[in-house]
Amino acid sequence: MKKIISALFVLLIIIVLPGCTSNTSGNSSGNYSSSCSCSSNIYNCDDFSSHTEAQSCFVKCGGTRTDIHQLDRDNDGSACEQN
Ligand SMILES: [Ca+2]
Ligand SMILES: [Ca+2]
Repeated sequence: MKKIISALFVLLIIIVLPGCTSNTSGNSSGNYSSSCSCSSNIYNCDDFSSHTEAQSCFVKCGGTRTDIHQLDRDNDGSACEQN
């Protein structure tokens, strides 16, 4: 009888745990990069609140190959490093 209870307990953990972890990771990521548009040169370094935001938009829009927003003028792969 104890074996059945412990087996059910393990089963419960296996079912419940993935649900808990997916809940916590759902709303933590994707703020600026999701709204970053690569259609034309519409952003400058001043439009980003941090280097991380500028960098993620820069990478999303093709990095040094395109740099449509001209966020990396010295072409070293790091956008808006002066900020
Ligand atoms: Ca620009
Ligand atoms: Ca740079």
